[in-house]
Amino acid sequence: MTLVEIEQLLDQSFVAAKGALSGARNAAELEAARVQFLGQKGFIQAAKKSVGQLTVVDEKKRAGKLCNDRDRELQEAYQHNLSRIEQQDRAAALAERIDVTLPGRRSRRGRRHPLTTTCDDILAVLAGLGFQPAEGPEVEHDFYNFEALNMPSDHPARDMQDTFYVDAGARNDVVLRTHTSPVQARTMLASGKPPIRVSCFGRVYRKDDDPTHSPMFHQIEGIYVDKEVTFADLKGTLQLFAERIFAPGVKIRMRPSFFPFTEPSVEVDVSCVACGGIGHGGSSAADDGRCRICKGTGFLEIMGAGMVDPEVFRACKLDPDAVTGFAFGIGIERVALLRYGIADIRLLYENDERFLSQFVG
Ligand code: FA5
Repeated sequence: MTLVEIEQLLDQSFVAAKGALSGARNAAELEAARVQFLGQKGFIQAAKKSVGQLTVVDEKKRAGKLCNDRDRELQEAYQHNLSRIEQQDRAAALAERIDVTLPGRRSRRGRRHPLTTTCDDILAVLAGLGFQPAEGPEVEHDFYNFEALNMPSDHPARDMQDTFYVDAGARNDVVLRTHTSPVQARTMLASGKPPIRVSCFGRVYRKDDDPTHSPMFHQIEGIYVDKEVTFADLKGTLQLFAERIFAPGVKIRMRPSFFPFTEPSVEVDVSCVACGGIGHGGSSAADDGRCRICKGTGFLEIMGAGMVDPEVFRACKLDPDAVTGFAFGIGIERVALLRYGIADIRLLYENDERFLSQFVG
């Protein structure tokens, strides 16, 4: 082909090619146009081959440039239409998937765990009675967990709480705290000056595992130290606490007990809210008629308490002749079992949505 023929070919076919590439309405039409005009047998390739046969250098340059310009312009038209068609296809696919007549999906709202609610409520009641929040470590020294609480290393009372020891190299005096009472000792040692009135919430650990005992559970400790604090103050505080947490008129029962760090000591039971303290019948009754929550006794133990032992005051650098005080340790899980009528403590840790969704909080 001569230069003139090449130019004619490029001009004539260009208009048709651009129309086809820009006007294709779908992917199939566009692909057909691409093969026809830009493929190996298309006019651009034919023109390029002819350019190679031209002998005059100037003519070769001119024809070569024209070929490249036409080629680029058509490639651009192709790409532009390709993007448009792809976008159009995506939108069509999406439109097919969205069915605006379908009912909406309800989004589930999170709610507080019954243990969190119970704990927050107890701390709020104690705060109302003047107890300031305090904290202590879960990995505790033997000294605070036992020694300062009147339990030297050979004291048999250490066996009351089966302890997890922490592997701390050469030291064998580090434990996972078995109760929140070490915070009593820490607070008295740190403050040194009554009046002291604190509450401490936290996890505690024991080698226990059954429907009412968990190896990890939560306690809230309360301690009040001042001049002339009496057992009557302890009783009044706990009665008020029980009425605010459970229901007005709920009964508390104090049974003589023993803790090395309090004297006298008591275990405190609350009348069962599920069976009204009768021990049987009603919705909480098991197959044998006995209440599943209190096991037919009408009461559930929720805490240990007592008057701070003079030995503890001495270990904490306070004068037992000048001050007195009371302390109590509440089992949060037990309070939650009683409050919500839950028969097995392990349900509280399973994170089963069907169980947890029953609690509004
Ligand atoms: C104590 O832990 C004492 N530190 C409480 C105390 C504090 C007494 C201050 C005097 C003065 P006790 O071992 O009884 O006491 O535990 C207290 C409460 O924790 C129990 O009444 C019970 O409600 C709860 N509890 C005990 N063991 C478990 C367990 N394994 N799982 C769930 N709750 C438990």
